[in-house]
Amino acid sequence: MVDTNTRSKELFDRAQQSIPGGVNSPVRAFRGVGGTPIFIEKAKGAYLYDADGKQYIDYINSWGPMILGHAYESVVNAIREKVLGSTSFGAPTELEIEMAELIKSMAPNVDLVRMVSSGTEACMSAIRLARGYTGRNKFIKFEGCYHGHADAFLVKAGSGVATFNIQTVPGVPAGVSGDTLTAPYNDIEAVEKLVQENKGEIAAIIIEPVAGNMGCILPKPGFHEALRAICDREGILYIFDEVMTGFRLARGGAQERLGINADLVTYGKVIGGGMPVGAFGGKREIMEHIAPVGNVYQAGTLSGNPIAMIAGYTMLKELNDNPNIYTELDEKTEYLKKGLNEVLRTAGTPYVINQLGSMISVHFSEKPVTDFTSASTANNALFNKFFHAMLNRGIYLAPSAFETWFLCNALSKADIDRTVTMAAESLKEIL
Ligand code: HOZ
Repeated sequence: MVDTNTRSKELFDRAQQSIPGGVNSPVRAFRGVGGTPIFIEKAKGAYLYDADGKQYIDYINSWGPMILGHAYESVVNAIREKVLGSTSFGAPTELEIEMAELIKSMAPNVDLVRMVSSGTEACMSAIRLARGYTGRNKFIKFEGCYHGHADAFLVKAGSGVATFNIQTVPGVPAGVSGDTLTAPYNDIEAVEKLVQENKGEIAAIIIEPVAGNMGCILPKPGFHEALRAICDREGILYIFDEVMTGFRLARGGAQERLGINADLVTYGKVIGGGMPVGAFGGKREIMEHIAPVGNVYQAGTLSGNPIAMIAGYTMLKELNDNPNIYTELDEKTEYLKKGLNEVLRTAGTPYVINQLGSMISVHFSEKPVTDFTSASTANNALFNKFFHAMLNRGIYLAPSAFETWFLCNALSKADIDRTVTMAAESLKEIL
């Protein structure tokens, strides 16, 4: 295939002169899959356009938030109008109340919600709150789950840390990560053991309810119920990291879709419609430990930023008012899964497709992929070839086997048919 990424290559060379590794977030550098990242110029609906003028069908969707597609008209118009009234005040606004009320009306178990500026901040703050509320220091996370890059979370983390096979992160003091306990995803016995060994010391269990940072990994039936029961028995807070799943898997996110109640929930980029936003929320009794009501300190000048709020509010309102969007997204993703199943079966290579709602991923594996070990022992070298073959054919997948693909509702049946045809061609080329 002729290489037409001339402009992206030039930009990448230039970027490396002034940005570490040429990127502002590691996975997008393509080091996991090899090659040069493509530089994006703009996007509309289901399509990305790169600096060389090539069009791609987008299966990253800004790593989740573009549920309705890029540059969605009502979101763009709302931002355009709002920006004329200034971009930041650092003072309360009515719009923040409307946003909080909307989130509360959509998400279960959220009595109070505090806006922040990223998913990392949301998870970091939720853990601090859980520690402050329970008076305990330790928490449990799952291998391959990623809760942002705050120190305490960079232990057996997924996403970029997994992509680059970073075992220990220099700069994270042992004193900070020492209170982070880890268990394999879907392994309730391992959690039970940790709880017994650290009786009365665990503040929280934090989990991606459907994991999205080691590819897409589904919770086994009964896993969340068992974790919920352990938390109730031991006075541990159950934290759902819904940075990817929130408002994507259902109006009420994974809590609603899986029928599980969390004590605290964290949100990220989705609730800003792609703007830099996060939030954490939960039961009033817990949330009132946050300053200025309580003494668990947490703050941010850009928290509740008006432009981020109007973008997120407009997108969430659209989702809230049109619940059929979730049915359509499910149908589209299942249609994609059916098509991929056919071409992968025909290609004859072992594979696993994990999917729930509009989250889906392909692992080239002979056995079920249910945790980080099974995700990392899959044939990820083959995934990397598949990624490039698809990219060359105008299909933009996440540049790592340790990431989930996200669908947006702007995708048409013809786009999905094209994706499946390109997958068949790609497999023919690489196998
Ligand atoms: N680790 C992020 C997704 N799970 C990647 C974000 C980015 O590079 O933009």
